[in-house]
Amino acid sequence: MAPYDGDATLTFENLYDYSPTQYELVLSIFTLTAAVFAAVLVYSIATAGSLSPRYRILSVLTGVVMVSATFELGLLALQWTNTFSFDGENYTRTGSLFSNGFRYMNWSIDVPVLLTQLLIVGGLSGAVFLRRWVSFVVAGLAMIWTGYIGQFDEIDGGTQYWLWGAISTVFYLWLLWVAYQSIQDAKQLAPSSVTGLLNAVWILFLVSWTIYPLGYLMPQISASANGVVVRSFIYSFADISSKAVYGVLLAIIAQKVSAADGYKPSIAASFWLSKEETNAAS
Ligand code: RET
Repeated sequence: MAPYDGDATLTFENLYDYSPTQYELVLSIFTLTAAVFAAVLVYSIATAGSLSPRYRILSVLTGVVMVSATFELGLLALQWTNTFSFDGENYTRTGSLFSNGFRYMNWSIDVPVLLTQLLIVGGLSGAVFLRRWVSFVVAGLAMIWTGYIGQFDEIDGGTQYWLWGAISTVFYLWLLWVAYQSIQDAKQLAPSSVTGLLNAVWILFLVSWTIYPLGYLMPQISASANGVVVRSFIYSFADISSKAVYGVLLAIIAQKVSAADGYKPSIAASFWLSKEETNAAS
């Protein structure tokens, strides 16, 4: 196809033709990711009763994240199939444009909710909870929306792209610092049986969230059809880790804490409590 004008093509996905394999890989990863979210939605609803009332809101919030993320990935899949069509050899652009806008809009909901979940499972309350929550929401939304502005310039990779990307990173570092402090507090407040899992939450958080900026950088790392395929894998890996695995891990922690608080349904429903935890709780 003819060379495109950067401004007129939005994101680097619109620049290339795709072999049937490349096209299929992107579509498959979108649909797999949507299916994982739908599955975790069912899991979250089904296991809500095993958390004590204080923590049950975690399951509701995981449900909120899963619904919005299932829609997002479904819409991305639809957009992908609408943007490219098979010409007998390759998949080429049909006239409409692909965009990653759905991602950024989805993050605007999911990032604040995921961070709220961290404060809840950490057992924080009162003024500390409120202070952290405000920092999280401000830093999270500022990070996403400045990145959103920057990505409009991702094809040219000019000043707008690097400057807004850098501003976004500053907000991200602030957010990470507040998350780290919250997990440290949580370790003080929670029973010692979940200290290891809280450390795991921190590692999962750090790794999965830090993958997103790699997706942002992808047009500069590999401006090619393969780069597009890699970006869809990067985002899906990050999405499944930061939303689905994280949601399940928090629910396990909350169930252990509920059991330690003596909440009977948590003890009855849990197959991962150790003998000591079960005895101590009952
Ligand atoms: C952007 C722009 C470039 C700089 C940085 C970014 C960070 C994005 C992150 C997104 C996390 C999203 C999550 C979504 C879950 O639903 C915006 C790509 C630092 C950390 C966890």
